Amino acid sequence: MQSAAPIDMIEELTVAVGAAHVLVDDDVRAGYEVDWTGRYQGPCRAVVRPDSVEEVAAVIRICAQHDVAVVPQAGNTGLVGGSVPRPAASGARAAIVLSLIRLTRLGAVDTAAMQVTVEAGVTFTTWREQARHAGLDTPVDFAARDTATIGGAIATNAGGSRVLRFGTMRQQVVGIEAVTAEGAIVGSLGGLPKETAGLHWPSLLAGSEGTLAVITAARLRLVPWFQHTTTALVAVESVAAGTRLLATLRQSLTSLDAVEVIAPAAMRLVSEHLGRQPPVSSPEAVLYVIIDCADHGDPSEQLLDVLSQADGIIDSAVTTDAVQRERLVAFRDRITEAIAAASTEAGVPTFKLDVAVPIDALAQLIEVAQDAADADGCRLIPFGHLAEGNLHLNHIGASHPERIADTVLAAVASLGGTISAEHGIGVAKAPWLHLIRNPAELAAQAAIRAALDPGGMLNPGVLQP
Ligand code: 2HG
Ligand code: ZN
Repeated sequence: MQSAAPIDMIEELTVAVGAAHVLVDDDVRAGYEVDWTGRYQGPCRAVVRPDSVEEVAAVIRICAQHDVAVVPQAGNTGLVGGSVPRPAASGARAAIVLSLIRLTRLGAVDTAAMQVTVEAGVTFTTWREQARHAGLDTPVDFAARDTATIGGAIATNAGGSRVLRFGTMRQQVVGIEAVTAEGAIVGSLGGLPKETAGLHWPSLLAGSEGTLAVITAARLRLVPWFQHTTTALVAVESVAAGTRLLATLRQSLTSLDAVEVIAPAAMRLVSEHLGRQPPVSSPEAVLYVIIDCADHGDPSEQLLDVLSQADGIIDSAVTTDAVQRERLVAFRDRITEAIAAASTEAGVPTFKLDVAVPIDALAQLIEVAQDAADADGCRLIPFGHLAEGNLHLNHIGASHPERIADTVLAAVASLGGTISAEHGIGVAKAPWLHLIRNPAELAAQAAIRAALDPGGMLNPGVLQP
């Protein structure tokens, strides 16, 4: 049960971070208490915005003394309810939102090591601008780049479009700094590529969703900046044709940077939203594939060569022109926004399932998902990342989301897939975690959590079946 805030806790927090950064007014807190989709929300006693790792540690120690939970948040672009407080009706204990949004310091880029240190509240766009200023680039990129922050992306092991080339967020973290539930500062930002000295904090914390410690900064890997990018939009006649194309692209092109997938329903929705037709559009298309090749020289010829020989392609458009590319990429990057607009119209928040299956099971997954959506009577908008078999199954106007999840997530598990590919488990998927983690694995996870956070104060309810 929630009760009125003990005044001394707010006073102590005010001493720790300054009155301007302990937000207690209802209307100011409101924006921090609800997630981006409007599906997940819960109240907090205060939003606390520390400015340094020491202040984060002080805030956590104060919360521990008052037995108040800590929900870390920064960009609040998460899609599984992990960055907002739990609902009051769930009987959750009182919480604060620990906003890392003021931790925006950037270190100098080390071009020889190809690394940089950034604080948790730095956005992906800022990180990329900084890397490019030094002639390098960031290995991870996704549509929410302007708002999503480094801390959250590590905590959820975010993926995005470049995973096939550089891996997920986990692979980019060569050093980390974080604060534990007892207010201790742990980790190192040294960034040594080789070190075998027991426990590796970056590995432990990537994907831990704010439950083991609060990430405050990271030492991140950078990659070469390939200034020539060629983008193709391809309509294919079957899912199998799409996966054959993927295999050929991977075998033939060292410049391959992204292979994204858009179902016709998603293409229709985003076209309506943008108010224009894509350069390739066919009633026979079963999938649209967007391919990026990036290199130090123009990779167009090799890409065109592969496309001219691939079978099952209905139509394609290829461009290197920056303006044309941007217009084309919008058909992929702005689907989430188009879904949000359609959901506002439908009057129900979107029900999102981020799943992945082995690539040869994709056709089966699409079939199961469509059947489940049809049974519910909602509109299914699938799109995602072809190379990882990762589909974002968005349901607009779903009446029984839990039933859809029961059916689709069980099918995903039986196909050898995962119930979360890149958004995390949060609270959204927690009831289904047992489908992909056995009791021994869940017990081990709980034991590690209890060892680091015996009071269970860090992001309670998240990652917990
Ligand atoms: C993307 O790939 C993100 O654009 C968001 O993972 C997916 O809105 C979604 O479901
Ligand atoms: Zn995605």
